[in-house]
Amino acid sequence: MVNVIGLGYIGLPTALMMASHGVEVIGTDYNKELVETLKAGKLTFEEKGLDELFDAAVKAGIRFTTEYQVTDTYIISVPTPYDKFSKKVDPVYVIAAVKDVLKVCPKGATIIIESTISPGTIDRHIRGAITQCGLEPGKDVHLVHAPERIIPGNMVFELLHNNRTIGADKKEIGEAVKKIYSSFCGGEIVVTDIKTAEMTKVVENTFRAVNIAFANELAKICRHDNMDVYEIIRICNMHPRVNILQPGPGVGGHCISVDPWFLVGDYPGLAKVIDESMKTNDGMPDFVLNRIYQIMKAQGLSDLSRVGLYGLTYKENVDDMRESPTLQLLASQRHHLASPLKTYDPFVKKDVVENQFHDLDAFLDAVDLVVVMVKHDEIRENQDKLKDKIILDCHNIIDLPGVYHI
Ligand code: SAJ
Repeated sequence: MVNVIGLGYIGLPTALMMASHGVEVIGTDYNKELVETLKAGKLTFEEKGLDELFDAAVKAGIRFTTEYQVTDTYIISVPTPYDKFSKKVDPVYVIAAVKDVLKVCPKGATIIIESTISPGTIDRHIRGAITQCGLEPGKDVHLVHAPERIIPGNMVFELLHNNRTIGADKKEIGEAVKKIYSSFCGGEIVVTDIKTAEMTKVVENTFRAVNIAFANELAKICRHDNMDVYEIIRICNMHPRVNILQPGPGVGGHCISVDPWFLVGDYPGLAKVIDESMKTNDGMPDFVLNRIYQIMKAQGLSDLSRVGLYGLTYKENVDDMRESPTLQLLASQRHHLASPLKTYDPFVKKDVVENQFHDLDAFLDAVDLVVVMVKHDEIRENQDKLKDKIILDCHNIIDLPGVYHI
């Protein structure tokens, strides 16, 4: 039996996937409300294909509880926040979860950590936590790092098809864990050592962050000299060895906007390109704010309350707002004066900011300048509603004359 600890964005889909593929699974979360919701048959967030997966897992007998279970295999998928000042990963939740597992697990159990951690975290923090409990890592309990790689918006598909990495001290333990993941994962599963697995996960997200920063820098250069960055990237990407990502209003989510900082924090002076890239991405919401002011001036608009930000989530077609560029922009604007900017997002049903709308038509009626911060399908499909508006399209998806870009 596998006890999945932490039933959030990663733990829940993973638990459901395993259960629906014949693995006996119990999901544990310390949040009583969340556990009660799941027990009542309701999901805690929206994600394509998750409903069907939930039904299948429930039929297969998955159970949810706040209690840690006595079993031989644990998967830990709790959050790993980072310290905004030191830029280092804060493994406090992972350490706490491991300690709680140690209270109940039998000798020889395997603890698989899926949460993203920086290279060396298991050596520095987790092995010590085990010895502190009078146990010997590698003998009394086996540690494995199997970082998650799935992308919000396409989690179910990616769980089934992505390649995976498993880091373990002993090959046989890595192979045993590989067998569990093989129950559902059709991708290649590489078994390596723990530190390599930790590093690969952070490097994958760093690669993407640096590439996006490059695209954002190109957007700034092109804006400065009146060139079309999208056309330039499109042509460059026709070269067989060039693949530039897209500029945007900033980078959000709990991965690409966070993980690369671990390398900056842990390797000061060495991770210079990464440091600059993260600063470039973090500066994009302010860049958009300046574009808003420029466009208002050019259009003779003076009333900020007639400006509307379309999209509050960190990216398209998800309801996740973590580190969202729109929230960053609003925070920055509020810095100067109370933010009168209007907002709307079809995926955000609760009121999270002031001046938030819950209906597209009402939102559009209330503004003259629409800033497309997130490329939800809804706005792509309702372009005709923007015909009479001044538009700042941060994603180059609106096909109307006179549209402004970043
Ligand atoms: N973005 C751009 N330009 C682009 C692509 C993305 O500005 O060309 C922005 C998005 O709008 C968003 C942010 O970057 O704000 C991140 O979005 P994303 O879709 O690139 O990635 P995440 O954070 O949703 O998921 C990433 C994935 N990592 C990689 O693709 C290397 C996913 O596979 C990981 O599992 C996930 O991080 C994670 O948990 O680490």
